[in-house]
Amino acid sequence: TKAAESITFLGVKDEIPWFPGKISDLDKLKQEILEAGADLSSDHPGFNDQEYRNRRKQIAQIGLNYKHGDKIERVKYTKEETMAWGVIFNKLTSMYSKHACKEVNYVMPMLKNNCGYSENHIPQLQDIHEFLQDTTGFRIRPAAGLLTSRDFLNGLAFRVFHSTQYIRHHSQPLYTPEPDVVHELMGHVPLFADPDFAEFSQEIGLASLGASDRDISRLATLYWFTVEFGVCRQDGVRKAYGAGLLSSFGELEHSMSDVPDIKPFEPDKVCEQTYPITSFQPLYFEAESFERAKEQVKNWAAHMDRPFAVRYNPYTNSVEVLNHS
Ligand code: HBI
Ligand code: FE
Repeated sequence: TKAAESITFLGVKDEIPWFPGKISDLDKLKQEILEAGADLSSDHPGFNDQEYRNRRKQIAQIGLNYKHGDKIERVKYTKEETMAWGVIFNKLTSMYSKHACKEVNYVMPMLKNNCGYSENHIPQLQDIHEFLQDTTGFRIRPAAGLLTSRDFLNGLAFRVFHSTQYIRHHSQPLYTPEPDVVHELMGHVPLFADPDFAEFSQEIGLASLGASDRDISRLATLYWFTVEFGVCRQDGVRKAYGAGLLSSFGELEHSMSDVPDIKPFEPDKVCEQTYPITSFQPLYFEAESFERAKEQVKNWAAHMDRPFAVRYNPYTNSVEVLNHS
């Protein structure tokens, strides 16, 4: 890419990891799939179900074949898959009016009207992609599983959300050890339709381009405590906006109870916070608003350990590299 070449020319290539310079460069990500992804780990509920494994692999293949600009292949979900979706859809939507932030409640009816969100239908990525293009310009790319933090965050720089397309095993509809279509479509998609949240997400993405491994890890932690498990205060009441909360009946209740610790969102502190990944979070950070959180992340990113700054060009969907020394 242009960005990567200019850096090579300056002779500092070894210090700066390659990054996509234009949106079609996302085709070059190797889709290195982590942990449960490439094959299923032994605690996965589908581990002993060969039919499930084949099905998951077949759907994941769509992500591996995908190229920028393609239409996303539609999946004909089975009755069993749609029933698993329906159980979770009903449980979650019944809790949103009370516990989800107002932006989610504003968007949900639009997702029902435009993208076929309902108890009886698993929405298709292509339909959601088209809806997001019209609201915030966000795009969806089908992904084969859990991507590395670097790849996933690099996608956000271009307003691209890598989404899995398969669904969790029907034996445990309320549990999944890896992202699946319920987590992505119930948890993440509603907020990608919100302009402030879209900007916030892209800001984290831009900060990840060419970042050191250390900074990627900090950004992944910021992402964890915001996009995945963030809470905010609206009209004096705690509300959920993190996808890990909006897609988990049990943790949504937990996060709204008196049990966890709640601290104000401050990037300097948040990015160093450790956290468990297999149990409910003992601590959540509360943001004032997405707009404020975006400014905070932007200021934080300006002090990152990176010898250049980036600017997004929305006309060409490419990244301009600034003042590298
Ligand atoms: N990969 N497919 C996919 N979906 C995600 O939501 C996702 C990911 N990889 C990493 C990730 N999320 C984050 O938890 C951070 O590590 C950035
Ligand atoms: Fe997620």
